[in-house]
Amino acid sequence: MGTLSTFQTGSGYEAWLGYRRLASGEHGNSYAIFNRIVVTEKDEVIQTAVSELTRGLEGILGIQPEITDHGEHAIALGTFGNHPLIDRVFGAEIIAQVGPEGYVIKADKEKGCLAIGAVSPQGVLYGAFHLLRLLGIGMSVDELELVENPYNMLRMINQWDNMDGSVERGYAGESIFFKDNRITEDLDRIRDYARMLASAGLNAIVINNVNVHKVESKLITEFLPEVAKLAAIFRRYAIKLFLSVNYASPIEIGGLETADPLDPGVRQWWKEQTAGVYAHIPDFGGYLVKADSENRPGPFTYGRDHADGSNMLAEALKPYGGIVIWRCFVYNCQQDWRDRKTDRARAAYDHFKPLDGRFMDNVILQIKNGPMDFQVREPVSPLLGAMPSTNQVLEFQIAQEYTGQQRHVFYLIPQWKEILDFDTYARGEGSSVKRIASGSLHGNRLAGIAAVSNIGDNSNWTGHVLAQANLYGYGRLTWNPDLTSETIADEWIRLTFGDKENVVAAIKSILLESPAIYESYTAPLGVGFMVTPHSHYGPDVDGYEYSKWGTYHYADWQGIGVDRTLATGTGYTSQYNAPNFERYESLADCPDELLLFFHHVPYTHVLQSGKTVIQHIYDTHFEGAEKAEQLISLWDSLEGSIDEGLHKQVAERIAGQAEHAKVWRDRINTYFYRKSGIADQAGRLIYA
Ligand code: GCW
Repeated sequence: MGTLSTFQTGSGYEAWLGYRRLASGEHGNSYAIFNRIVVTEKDEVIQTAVSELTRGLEGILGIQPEITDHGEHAIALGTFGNHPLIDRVFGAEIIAQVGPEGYVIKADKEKGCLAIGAVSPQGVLYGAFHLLRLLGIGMSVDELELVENPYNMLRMINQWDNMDGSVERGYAGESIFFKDNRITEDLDRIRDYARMLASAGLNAIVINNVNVHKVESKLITEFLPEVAKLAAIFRRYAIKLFLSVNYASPIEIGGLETADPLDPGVRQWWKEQTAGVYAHIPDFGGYLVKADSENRPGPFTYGRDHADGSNMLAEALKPYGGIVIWRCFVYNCQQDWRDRKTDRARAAYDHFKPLDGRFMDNVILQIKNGPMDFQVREPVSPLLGAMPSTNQVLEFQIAQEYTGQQRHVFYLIPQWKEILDFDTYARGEGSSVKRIASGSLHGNRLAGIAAVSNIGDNSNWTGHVLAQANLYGYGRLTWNPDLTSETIADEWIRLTFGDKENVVAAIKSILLESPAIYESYTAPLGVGFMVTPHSHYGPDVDGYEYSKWGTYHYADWQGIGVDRTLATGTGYTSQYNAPNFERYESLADCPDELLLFFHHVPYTHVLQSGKTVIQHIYDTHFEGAEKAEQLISLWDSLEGSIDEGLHKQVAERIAGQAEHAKVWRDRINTYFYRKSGIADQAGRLIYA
């Protein structure tokens, strides 16, 4: 199929969908039922499920199933009420447990079939992928009986792709969507991406960058016929297409003089454009908007606020069931470092919290997981859960902008799980972020999770093969935030590299330890942003220290950290509910890993770990670089046990990481040695 031929095995192109043949005896499944697929519906998503199953069974079991609309001893696929076999297998009680996107799978010995039933075709597709996943990791499905429903309604990917072909914060090549200011003609590659997303349970995509330049503004006008082709591909995989729009479009492409959201001409303009969008794409998802953020236009220019701006777009989308996703990444990026009152961390909450209750019901606010910007370590954004009358979506970044740019291994799932499990106490104990994201805490009609994609046109999609685990894991976690990081890693490794136990064990340990390793040799104790300005790759401790971006650490000869307490600092801590507020406010109780985010302390301050801050910095940096070095031999031990091409690709990245970890180690250690004049207790080499 398609572009697969141009990317051979070993390239990583097949990702977790390689459907590797299992050696006979690797699983205990009775083959008979896999010889036939009984399907009665013509629906295109169900047909996708059939072709995926066919492809998977061929790969994994070497069977070419017959596709028929009747008979038994088969896999039966379909929606309830439309398939005689499905209706005989599933009773009312079990059907009642299946939600709109869920499914039930049952191996029914009596009726001689394995049935996948769902309310919607989409559920059938997810069920088919679930079955393939189990077969692919060598599980027996003979006794299978399970019901699955997604935890989150909106499970979205945000591409940061520009029409010139570049990808903002892209670390895996150019865009697969755009080239030379046109939409791609390589629709096979788009389809293969849709397969990956759907197989991981995702159901929505924004295909262009939130920074919308003039040319991308025309995606809602002259490019619509091509956009519609992309929408059609995603539709077959039950993925809804969305577009990022330019708030100033009425001026930039509409020839109007204003983009004031209360101006009748502007409102009319958006209504007309939106009608045009739906004429081409009847099931279009809606608009994603970055407004009044990092020099992008927005309602502030006209003395209006975010509610005015988003409601205007919501009104245009409303008749079609479309939604507006409005980002809360709003802060002053023209800050003066001499001004000690302005705190970027406070910004989203300060801007949006007062607007609670003013947004239309088809507006969702999209909130980054932390108050700053996808750092290795940040506290959870206090805005999450703080607006009970407003729909919210949580935003993650799969792209490793600050976490090694897909040259370093950084398995993001554990970090995301920590965030999802964080208790905000927004409605007392048990108000976890996952309940806010899913909408269950405040009973929101629209909710879910979005994340910035990490793919590009590299043959392995993600640059670093191990970064594929983050895309896969994002989908799985968004479907079910209660899956463990280990389970997700285990599945992904088996599907990608095979299931030799030494392979699974080694790669799992690399993935699971990767966040701690990376954190240890980069910015310490939650302070963040010690990176090269603009590229955000590699160490530059003072790179942002006197800049206008508001990202400071205030290191001097005595100490380091940002005082964000209510008592003596910026008061950011007070945006948290009790008892989080008290915990962060107190120097004694603040967790070590976030200490410098909340407090300015002397280098001699003793952490809960018993070490001083300065010794912690030295120790973690020496140990981190050492651990990065050890990854080399661990990975080398897998040579011969996994595909040679994949082995080689990862080996190169891991070697690069080990070298770069030393660069980090030495830059950070030297910087703090020079600032503090305090020697390393262990007397290791620090370049003075
Ligand atoms: O993380 C920062 C990035 C910008 C990005 C911005 C955002 C798309 O450095 O490149 O712009 O966040 O999230 O809007």
